[in-house]
Amino acid sequence: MTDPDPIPTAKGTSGGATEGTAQEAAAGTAGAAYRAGFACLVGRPNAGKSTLTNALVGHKVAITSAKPQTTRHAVRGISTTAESQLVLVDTPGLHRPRTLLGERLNDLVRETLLGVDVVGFCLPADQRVGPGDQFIAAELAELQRARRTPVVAIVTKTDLVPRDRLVAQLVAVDALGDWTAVVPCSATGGSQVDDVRAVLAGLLPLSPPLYPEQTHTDEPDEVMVAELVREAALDGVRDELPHSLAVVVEEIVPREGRREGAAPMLDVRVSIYVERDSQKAIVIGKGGARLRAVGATARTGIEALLGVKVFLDLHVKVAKDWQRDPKALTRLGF
Ligand SMILES: Nc1nc2c(ncn2[C@@H]2O[C@H](COP(=O)(O)OP(=O)(O)OP(=O)(O)O)[C@@H](O)[C@H]2O)c(=O)[nH]1
Ligand SMILES: [Mg+2]
Repeated sequence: MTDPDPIPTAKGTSGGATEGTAQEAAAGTAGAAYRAGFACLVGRPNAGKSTLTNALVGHKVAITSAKPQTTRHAVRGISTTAESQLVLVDTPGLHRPRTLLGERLNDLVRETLLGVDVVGFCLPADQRVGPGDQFIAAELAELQRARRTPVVAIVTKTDLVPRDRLVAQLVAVDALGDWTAVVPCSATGGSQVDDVRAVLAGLLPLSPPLYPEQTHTDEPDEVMVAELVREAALDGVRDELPHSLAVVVEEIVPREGRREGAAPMLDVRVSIYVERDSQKAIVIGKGGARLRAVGATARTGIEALLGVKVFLDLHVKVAKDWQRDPKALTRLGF
């Protein structure tokens, strides 16, 4: 998943890799016509941005779920070919905020938009264009005016509608703004994902690659681990609980006292935060059954990510109303 030898300087910055490393990478791939740069995927919550990011990258770099507001930070996925390197920045869904967390997530999207070369505006094929989309279209029009950033409208989830409805949706989306292109695709069906990539990559500046060829993401392992636990915990919870979940990796350390010659193992200690005691009981489940199931699912993903066996130690804690508490938000990394 993550590159075994990620570029430390690229982590958490928006500028990409160091020059030396980029040049090394460029030696293998780049010619004078090579394109590389950043594309931001925006859209309403649940529009299919993270699923499309994963499909474009060809690896799972972002967690996805049927619940709105799954993504909570700008996730970078990297897709490299012989002609171009497309760095996709998957963002939280833009929405009318109801909490301080929601406001901070919207701010993050707006900040991300200012730093990219091209924008992909995702609209699901199975939902009418509505006020939420119009709100985003207006923000993008402003970006196009102020920064001349090209915007490609991407009609997602085309597998969910018959052809005539898709055509009607393409027409409605086209009328919503001044898009450089309108491209339909299905990320889960694998249909026209290559077309989306080609259109976005074609709008990037001429540049050597910014990351080594084999890199799929610059997310630190701790972030990926926390996200995998949150994805597992999201599955099967309802109502407000998905929004109330936050996950923090406390430590990842080699397991002590392993027998000589035994395969290495990591101790991964993770806290799952909820907002109320009643939610804590739900996450843990009867006799701890739910938490065990979450742990088993997450562990499989974490072992695949880190490439070693892990002992996953999950603790559920209450941080009262953290979504509205500035101090708690900062502690949780927002
Ligand atoms: N049928 C179908 N479902 C899809 C497709 N793409 C995404 N989905 C589903 O739509 C839901 C939301 O997908 P996500 O990728 O998490 O959406 P998102 O836009 O990242 O959502 P937020 O992070 O909450 O803003 C999930 O249940 C996905 O499986 C698609 O091409 N076809
Ligand atoms: Mg998402």
